[in-house]
Amino acid sequence: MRSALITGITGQDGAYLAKFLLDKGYQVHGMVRRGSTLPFERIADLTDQITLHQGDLLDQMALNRLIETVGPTEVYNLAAQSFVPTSFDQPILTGEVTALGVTRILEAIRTVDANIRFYQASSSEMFGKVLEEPQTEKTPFWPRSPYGVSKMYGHWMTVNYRESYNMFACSGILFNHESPLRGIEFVTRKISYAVARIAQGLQNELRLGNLDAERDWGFAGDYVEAMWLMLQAEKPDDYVVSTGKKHTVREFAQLAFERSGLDWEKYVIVDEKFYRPADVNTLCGDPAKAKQELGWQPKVSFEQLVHMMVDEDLKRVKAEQKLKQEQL
Ligand code: NDP
Ligand code: GDR
Repeated sequence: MRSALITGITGQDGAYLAKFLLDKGYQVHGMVRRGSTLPFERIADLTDQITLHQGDLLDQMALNRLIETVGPTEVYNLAAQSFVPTSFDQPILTGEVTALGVTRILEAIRTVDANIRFYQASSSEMFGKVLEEPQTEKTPFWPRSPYGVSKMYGHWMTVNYRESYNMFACSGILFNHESPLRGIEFVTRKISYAVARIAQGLQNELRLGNLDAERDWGFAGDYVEAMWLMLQAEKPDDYVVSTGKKHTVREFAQLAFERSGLDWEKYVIVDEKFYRPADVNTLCGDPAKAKQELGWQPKVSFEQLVHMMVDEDLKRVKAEQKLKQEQL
Protein backbone atom coordinates (compact mmCIF):
# COMPACT_ATOMS: atom_id res chain seq x y z
CA MET A 1 0.00 0.00 0.00
CA ARG A 2 1.31 3.45 -0.90
CA SER A 3 1.84 5.71 2.06
CA ALA A 4 2.39 9.45 2.30
CA LEU A 5 3.66 11.73 5.02
CA ILE A 6 2.33 15.29 4.87
CA THR A 7 3.96 18.08 6.86
CA GLY A 8 1.60 21.02 7.30
CA ILE A 9 -1.43 18.69 7.23
CA THR A 10 -3.42 21.10 9.43
CA GLY A 11 -3.11 23.88 6.81
CA GLN A 12 -5.34 24.61 3.82
CA ASP A 13 -3.39 22.48 1.32
CA GLY A 14 -2.71 19.73 3.87
CA ALA A 15 -6.44 19.19 4.35
CA TYR A 16 -7.16 19.02 0.60
CA LEU A 17 -4.15 16.79 -0.10
CA ALA A 18 -4.98 14.38 2.75
CA LYS A 19 -8.51 13.92 1.36
CA PHE A 20 -7.19 13.54 -2.19
CA LEU A 21 -4.66 10.85 -1.18
CA LEU A 22 -7.19 8.95 0.95
CA ASP A 23 -9.48 8.82 -2.08
CA LYS A 24 -6.56 7.34 -4.06
CA GLY A 25 -6.20 4.59 -1.44
CA TYR A 26 -3.09 5.91 0.31
CA GLN A 27 -2.25 5.38 3.93
CA VAL A 28 -1.96 9.01 5.07
CA HIS A 29 0.30 10.24 7.90
CA GLY A 30 0.49 13.84 9.02
CA MET A 31 3.01 15.73 11.08
CA VAL A 32 1.48 18.15 13.59
CA ARG A 33 2.96 20.59 16.06
CA ARG A 34 2.13 20.31 19.71
CA GLY A 35 -0.17 23.10 20.84
CA SER A 36 -2.06 23.89 24.02
CA THR A 37 -5.33 23.60 22.10
CA LEU A 38 -6.30 21.21 19.33
CA PRO A 39 -6.22 23.33 16.17
CA PHE A 40 -7.11 20.52 13.75
CA GLU A 41 -10.30 22.16 12.48
CA ARG A 42 -9.60 21.62 8.77
CA ILE A 43 -8.98 17.87 9.13
CA ALA A 44 -11.59 17.21 11.81
CA ASP A 45 -13.66 14.92 9.57
CA LEU A 46 -10.57 12.93 8.45
CA THR A 47 -8.93 12.19 11.81
CA ASP A 48 -10.21 8.61 12.02
CA GLN A 49 -8.71 7.82 8.60
CA ILE A 50 -5.26 9.38 9.03
CA THR A 51 -2.42 8.92 11.52
CA LEU A 52 -1.05 12.03 13.18
CA HIS A 53 2.46 12.28 14.62
CA GLN A 54 3.97 15.12 16.61
CA GLY A 55 6.95 16.83 15.03
CA ASP A 56 8.33 20.16 13.95
CA LEU A 57 10.45 21.38 11.03
CA LEU A 58 12.74 22.95 13.64
CA ASP A 59 13.73 19.57 15.15
CA GLN A 60 16.13 17.46 13.06
CA MET A 61 16.18 14.39 15.32
CA ALA A 62 12.38 14.27 15.51
CA LEU A 63 12.19 14.45 11.71
CA ASN A 64 14.68 11.60 11.31
CA ARG A 65 12.71 9.44 13.75
CA LEU A 66 9.42 10.33 12.07
CA ILE A 67 10.61 9.29 8.60
CA GLU A 68 12.02 6.09 10.08
CA THR A 69 8.83 5.23 12.00
CA VAL A 70 6.39 6.00 9.19
CA GLY A 71 8.49 4.67 6.29
CA PRO A 72 6.46 6.58 3.68
CA THR A 73 6.80 6.14 -0.08
CA GLU A 74 6.11 9.86 -0.59
CA VAL A 75 6.72 12.97 1.53
CA TYR A 76 4.89 16.25 0.86
CA ASN A 77 6.55 19.18 2.62
CA LEU A 78 3.74 21.71 2.97
CA ALA A 79 4.70 23.08 6.39
CA ALA A 80 5.90 26.67 6.47
CA GLN A 81 5.50 30.05 8.09
CA SER A 82 3.42 30.99 5.07
CA PHE A 83 2.08 34.51 5.72
CA VAL A 84 4.16 37.16 3.93
CA PRO A 85 3.56 40.09 6.39
CA THR A 86 4.61 37.89 9.35
CA SER A 87 7.85 37.14 7.52
CA PHE A 88 8.78 40.85 7.74
CA ASP A 89 8.07 40.82 11.51
CA GLN A 90 9.71 37.43 12.14
CA PRO A 91 12.35 36.98 9.42
CA ILE A 92 14.55 34.67 11.46
CA LEU A 93 11.79 32.29 12.46
CA THR A 94 10.59 32.33 8.84
CA GLY A 95 14.09 31.40 7.69
CA GLU A 96 14.37 28.60 10.26
CA VAL A 97 11.06 27.01 9.26
CA THR A 98 10.41 27.92 5.64
CA ALA A 99 14.04 27.77 4.45
CA LEU A 100 16.18 25.55 6.72
CA GLY A 101 13.19 23.31 7.50
CA VAL A 102 13.41 22.06 3.91
CA THR A 103 17.02 21.02 4.36
CA ARG A 104 16.18 19.28 7.62
CA ILE A 105 13.52 17.13 6.00
CA LEU A 106 15.68 16.43 2.95
CA GLU A 107 18.49 15.35 5.28
CA ALA A 108 16.12 13.09 7.20
CA ILE A 109 15.02 11.44 3.94
CA ARG A 110 18.59 11.10 2.64
CA THR A 111 19.70 9.52 5.91
CA VAL A 112 16.80 7.10 6.33
CA ASP A 113 15.81 6.16 2.76
CA ALA A 114 16.90 8.21 -0.24
CA ASN A 115 14.33 6.44 -2.45
CA ILE A 116 11.40 8.24 -0.83
CA ARG A 117 9.79 10.65 -3.32
CA PHE A 118 9.76 14.26 -2.11
CA TYR A 119 7.52 17.23 -2.94
CA GLN A 120 8.51 20.77 -1.91
CA ALA A 121 5.86 23.51 -1.72
CA SER A 122 7.65 26.30 -3.57
CA SER A 123 5.94 29.57 -4.40
CA SER A 124 5.35 32.22 -7.03
CA GLU A 125 6.53 34.68 -4.35
CA MET A 126 10.05 33.66 -5.47
CA PHE A 127 9.46 35.66 -8.68
CA GLY A 128 8.69 38.81 -6.63
CA LYS A 129 9.69 41.76 -8.76
CA VAL A 130 8.81 40.01 -11.98
CA LEU A 131 11.31 40.06 -14.81
CA GLU A 132 9.01 38.62 -17.48
CA GLU A 133 5.34 37.74 -17.97
CA PRO A 134 3.96 35.16 -17.78
CA GLN A 135 6.39 33.48 -15.41
CA THR A 136 7.71 30.03 -16.31
CA GLU A 137 10.10 27.52 -14.71
CA LYS A 138 12.93 29.46 -16.39
CA THR A 139 12.01 32.99 -15.21
CA PRO A 140 14.71 34.39 -12.87
CA PHE A 141 13.76 34.91 -9.23
CA TRP A 142 13.75 38.26 -7.39
CA PRO A 143 11.96 37.65 -4.08
CA ARG A 144 10.54 40.68 -2.24
CA SER A 145 10.05 39.39 1.31
CA PRO A 146 11.84 37.20 3.85
CA TYR A 147 9.20 34.59 2.99
CA GLY A 148 10.06 34.73 -0.73
CA VAL A 149 13.78 34.53 0.02
CA SER A 150 13.20 31.54 2.30
CA LYS A 151 11.14 29.72 -0.33
CA MET A 152 13.86 30.36 -2.88
CA TYR A 153 16.42 28.70 -0.59
CA GLY A 154 14.10 25.70 -0.13
CA HIS A 155 13.57 25.50 -3.89
CA TRP A 156 17.27 25.40 -4.69
CA MET A 157 17.99 22.88 -1.91
CA THR A 158 15.37 20.61 -3.45
CA VAL A 159 17.03 20.96 -6.86
CA ASN A 160 20.42 20.43 -5.24
CA TYR A 161 19.44 17.18 -3.47
CA ARG A 162 18.05 15.90 -6.75
CA GLU A 163 21.27 16.70 -8.59
CA SER A 164 23.70 15.70 -5.81
CA TYR A 165 22.09 12.52 -4.49
CA ASN A 166 19.86 11.50 -7.39
CA MET A 167 16.82 11.84 -5.15
CA PHE A 168 13.29 11.99 -6.59
CA ALA A 169 12.77 15.55 -5.34
CA CYS A 170 10.29 17.89 -7.06
CA SER A 171 9.52 21.53 -6.51
CA GLY A 172 6.05 22.81 -7.35
CA ILE A 173 6.10 26.55 -8.02
CA LEU A 174 2.49 27.16 -7.05
CA PHE A 175 0.72 30.44 -7.62
CA ASN A 176 -1.89 31.67 -5.12
CA HIS A 177 -4.59 29.10 -4.51
CA GLU A 178 -7.58 29.66 -2.31
CA SER A 179 -10.65 27.90 -0.94
CA PRO A 180 -13.18 28.09 1.87
CA LEU A 181 -10.41 26.56 4.03
CA ARG A 182 -7.98 29.44 3.36
CA GLY A 183 -6.54 31.15 6.44
CA ILE A 184 -8.58 34.20 7.45
CA GLU A 185 -5.60 36.61 7.18
CA PHE A 186 -5.04 36.07 3.44
CA VAL A 187 -6.77 38.67 1.31
CA THR A 188 -9.29 36.43 -0.49
CA ARG A 189 -10.68 34.83 2.66
CA LYS A 190 -10.50 38.13 4.52
CA ILE A 191 -12.80 39.52 1.83
CA SER A 192 -15.21 36.57 1.58
CA TYR A 193 -15.61 36.35 5.37
CA ALA A 194 -16.16 40.11 5.66
CA VAL A 195 -18.77 40.04 2.86
CA ALA A 196 -20.66 37.31 4.72
CA ARG A 197 -20.55 39.25 8.00
CA ILE A 198 -21.58 42.51 6.31
CA ALA A 199 -24.47 40.73 4.57
CA GLN A 200 -25.61 39.46 7.99
CA GLY A 201 -25.32 42.93 9.56
CA LEU A 202 -22.40 41.95 11.81
CA GLN A 203 -19.78 44.29 10.33
CA ASN A 204 -20.00 47.54 8.38
CA GLU A 205 -16.59 48.03 6.79
CA LEU A 206 -13.62 46.12 5.39
CA ARG A 207 -10.10 47.54 5.65
CA LEU A 208 -7.68 46.41 2.95
CA GLY A 209 -4.21 47.37 1.70
CA ASN A 210 -2.97 47.41 -1.90
CA LEU A 211 -6.08 47.04 -4.10
CA ASP A 212 -4.00 47.19 -7.30
CA ALA A 213 -1.99 44.02 -6.54
CA GLU A 214 -2.57 41.41 -9.25
CA ARG A 215 -2.56 37.69 -8.57
CA ASP A 216 -3.10 34.51 -10.55
CA TRP A 217 -5.67 32.87 -8.26
CA GLY A 218 -6.74 29.23 -8.53
CA PHE A 219 -8.59 26.67 -6.39
CA ALA A 220 -6.58 24.70 -3.80
CA GLY A 221 -8.52 21.50 -4.56
CA ASP A 222 -7.21 21.59 -8.14
CA TYR A 223 -3.64 22.37 -7.11
CA VAL A 224 -3.09 19.41 -4.76
CA GLU A 225 -3.67 17.10 -7.75
CA ALA A 226 -0.66 18.72 -9.45
CA MET A 227 1.49 17.98 -6.38
CA TRP A 228 0.58 14.30 -6.56
CA LEU A 229 1.05 14.13 -10.34
CA MET A 230 4.62 15.44 -9.95
CA LEU A 231 5.49 12.48 -7.71
CA GLN A 232 3.93 9.98 -10.17
CA ALA A 233 5.99 11.21 -13.14
CA GLU A 234 8.84 9.19 -14.64
CA LYS A 235 11.47 11.70 -13.61
CA PRO A 236 11.61 14.39 -10.96
CA ASP A 237 11.35 17.99 -12.10
CA ASP A 238 10.02 21.46 -11.20
CA TYR A 239 6.67 22.81 -12.41
CA VAL A 240 4.76 26.08 -12.41
CA VAL A 241 1.15 25.49 -11.30
CA SER A 242 -1.19 28.37 -12.10
CA THR A 243 -4.24 29.34 -14.16
CA GLY A 244 -2.48 31.74 -16.56
CA LYS A 245 -4.98 34.53 -15.72
CA LYS A 246 -4.55 37.44 -13.34
CA HIS A 247 -6.96 39.71 -11.47
CA THR A 248 -6.58 42.61 -9.03
CA VAL A 249 -7.56 42.56 -5.36
CA ARG A 250 -10.13 45.21 -6.33
CA GLU A 251 -11.73 42.81 -8.86
CA PHE A 252 -11.86 40.05 -6.26
CA ALA A 253 -13.58 42.40 -3.79
CA GLN A 254 -16.03 43.69 -6.40
CA LEU A 255 -17.10 40.19 -7.42
CA ALA A 256 -17.37 38.98 -3.83
CA PHE A 257 -19.59 41.88 -2.75
CA GLU A 258 -21.71 41.52 -5.90
CA ARG A 259 -22.36 37.88 -4.98
CA SER A 260 -24.22 39.17 -1.91
CA GLY A 261 -25.91 41.97 -3.83
CA LEU A 262 -23.67 44.62 -2.22
CA ASP A 263 -21.69 47.53 -3.68
CA TRP A 264 -18.05 47.03 -2.62
CA GLU A 265 -17.24 50.75 -2.77
CA LYS A 266 -19.62 51.43 0.14
CA TYR A 267 -17.71 49.14 2.48
CA VAL A 268 -14.04 48.88 1.47
CA ILE A 269 -11.62 51.33 3.08
CA VAL A 270 -7.96 51.47 2.11
CA ASP A 271 -5.80 51.31 5.22
CA GLU A 272 -2.04 51.81 4.96
CA LYS A 273 -1.60 49.45 7.89
CA PHE A 274 -2.02 46.62 5.38
CA TYR A 275 0.67 47.83 2.98
CA ARG A 276 3.89 45.80 2.99
CA PRO A 277 7.47 47.15 3.20
CA ALA A 278 7.90 45.73 -0.33
CA ASP A 279 5.00 44.16 -2.19
CA VAL A 280 4.73 41.86 -5.17
CA ASN A 281 2.60 43.92 -7.51
CA THR A 282 1.81 41.40 -10.21
CA LEU A 283 2.04 37.66 -10.79
CA CYS A 284 0.77 35.51 -13.64
CA GLY A 285 2.10 32.02 -14.31
CA ASP A 286 2.34 29.94 -17.45
CA PRO A 287 1.18 26.39 -16.61
CA ALA A 288 2.10 24.96 -20.07
CA LYS A 289 4.77 22.54 -18.80
CA ALA A 290 2.46 21.06 -16.14
CA LYS A 291 -0.23 20.67 -18.79
CA GLN A 292 2.05 19.02 -21.36
CA GLU A 293 4.06 16.76 -19.09
CA LEU A 294 1.63 15.99 -16.25
CA GLY A 295 -1.68 16.39 -18.05
CA TRP A 296 -2.76 18.84 -15.34
CA GLN A 297 -5.10 21.76 -15.75
CA PRO A 298 -7.23 23.86 -13.41
CA LYS A 299 -10.97 23.14 -13.34
CA VAL A 300 -12.40 25.95 -11.19
CA SER A 301 -12.58 29.45 -12.74
CA PHE A 302 -11.88 32.73 -10.92
CA GLU A 303 -15.58 33.57 -10.75
CA GLN A 304 -16.52 30.11 -9.46
CA LEU A 305 -13.80 30.40 -6.82
CA VAL A 306 -15.04 33.77 -5.55
CA HIS A 307 -18.64 32.54 -5.46
CA MET A 308 -17.66 29.31 -3.69
CA MET A 309 -15.79 31.23 -0.97
CA VAL A 310 -18.55 33.78 -0.37
CA ASP A 311 -21.28 31.11 -0.34
CA GLU A 312 -19.39 28.94 2.16
CA ASP A 313 -18.67 31.89 4.44
CA LEU A 314 -22.31 32.94 4.35
CA LYS A 315 -23.31 29.42 5.46
CA ARG A 316 -20.67 29.49 8.19
CA VAL A 317 -21.67 32.92 9.53
CA LYS A 318 -25.38 31.97 9.54
CA ALA A 319 -24.58 28.74 11.40
CA GLU A 320 -22.50 30.66 13.97
CA GLN A 321 -25.37 33.11 14.50
CA LYS A 322 -27.91 30.31 14.89
CA LEU A 323 -25.72 28.62 17.49
CA LYS A 324 -25.38 31.87 19.43
CA GLN A 325 -29.12 32.43 19.41
CA GLU A 326 -29.73 28.88 20.64
CA GLN A 327 -27.32 29.48 23.52
CA LEU A 328 -29.18 32.63 24.66
P1 NDP B 1 -1.07 27.25 5.73
O1 NDP B 1 -0.50 28.48 6.35
O2 NDP B 1 -2.55 27.08 5.68
O3 NDP B 1 -0.46 25.97 6.52
C1 NDP B 1 0.85 25.94 6.97
C2 NDP B 1 1.10 24.64 7.72
O4 NDP B 1 2.46 24.61 8.19
C3 NDP B 1 0.20 24.44 8.97
O5 NDP B 1 -0.18 23.09 9.03
C4 NDP B 1 1.16 24.77 10.12
O6 NDP B 1 0.84 24.12 11.31
C5 NDP B 1 2.46 24.19 9.56
N1 NDP B 1 3.66 24.69 10.23
C6 NDP B 1 4.05 25.97 10.41
N2 NDP B 1 5.23 26.01 11.07
C7 NDP B 1 5.59 24.73 11.29
C8 NDP B 1 6.72 24.12 11.92
N3 NDP B 1 7.69 24.82 12.48
N4 NDP B 1 6.79 22.76 11.94
C9 NDP B 1 5.78 22.03 11.42
N5 NDP B 1 4.69 22.53 10.84
C10 NDP B 1 4.60 23.88 10.77
O7 NDP B 1 -0.43 27.11 4.28
P2 NDP B 1 -1.11 26.57 2.91
O8 NDP B 1 -1.78 25.30 3.18
O9 NDP B 1 -1.82 27.68 2.25
O10 NDP B 1 0.21 26.32 2.02
C11 NDP B 1 0.91 25.08 2.08
C12 NDP B 1 2.34 25.29 1.64
O11 NDP B 1 2.37 25.78 0.31
C13 NDP B 1 3.13 26.31 2.46
O12 NDP B 1 4.47 25.89 2.50
C14 NDP B 1 3.02 27.59 1.65
O13 NDP B 1 4.11 28.44 1.93
C15 NDP B 1 3.07 27.03 0.25
N6 NDP B 1 2.40 27.80 -0.78
C16 NDP B 1 1.09 28.15 -0.62
C17 NDP B 1 0.41 28.80 -1.62
C18 NDP B 1 -1.01 29.21 -1.48
O14 NDP B 1 -1.47 30.02 -2.29
N7 NDP B 1 -1.75 28.65 -0.53
C19 NDP B 1 1.10 29.13 -2.90
C20 NDP B 1 2.47 28.68 -2.97
C21 NDP B 1 3.09 28.03 -1.94
P3 NDP B 1 -0.11 24.81 12.45
O15 NDP B 1 -1.53 24.47 12.04
O16 NDP B 1 0.34 24.13 13.69
O17 NDP B 1 0.14 26.29 12.42
P1 GDR C 1 0.32 36.49 -0.87
O1 GDR C 1 -1.20 36.41 -0.37
O2 GDR C 1 1.10 37.50 -0.11
O3 GDR C 1 0.29 36.60 -2.36
O4 GDR C 1 0.89 35.07 -0.41
P2 GDR C 1 -2.13 37.46 0.37
O5 GDR C 1 -3.52 36.99 0.15
O6 GDR C 1 -1.70 37.71 1.78
O7 GDR C 1 -1.87 38.84 -0.45
C1 GDR C 1 -2.13 38.96 -1.83
C2 GDR C 1 -2.04 40.43 -2.25
O8 GDR C 1 -3.14 41.13 -1.68
C3 GDR C 1 -2.67 42.37 -1.18
N1 GDR C 1 -3.56 42.87 -0.11
C4 GDR C 1 -3.76 42.29 1.08
N2 GDR C 1 -3.26 41.14 1.60
C5 GDR C 1 -3.68 40.78 2.85
N3 GDR C 1 -3.24 39.61 3.37
N4 GDR C 1 -4.53 41.55 3.57
C6 GDR C 1 -5.05 42.73 3.11
O9 GDR C 1 -5.83 43.42 3.77
C7 GDR C 1 -4.64 43.11 1.78
N5 GDR C 1 -4.95 44.16 0.97
C8 GDR C 1 -4.29 44.01 -0.17
C9 GDR C 1 -1.25 42.07 -0.68
O10 GDR C 1 -0.50 43.28 -0.56
C10 GDR C 1 -0.77 41.14 -1.78
O11 GDR C 1 -0.20 41.88 -2.82
C11 GDR C 1 0.13 33.88 -0.57
C12 GDR C 1 0.55 32.92 0.56
O12 GDR C 1 -0.30 31.80 0.54
C13 GDR C 1 1.98 32.45 0.36
O13 GDR C 1 2.28 31.44 1.32
C14 GDR C 1 2.10 31.88 -1.06
O14 GDR C 1 3.41 31.44 -1.29
C15 GDR C 1 1.69 32.93 -2.09
O15 GDR C 1 0.36 33.32 -1.84
C16 GDR C 1 1.79 32.41 -3.50
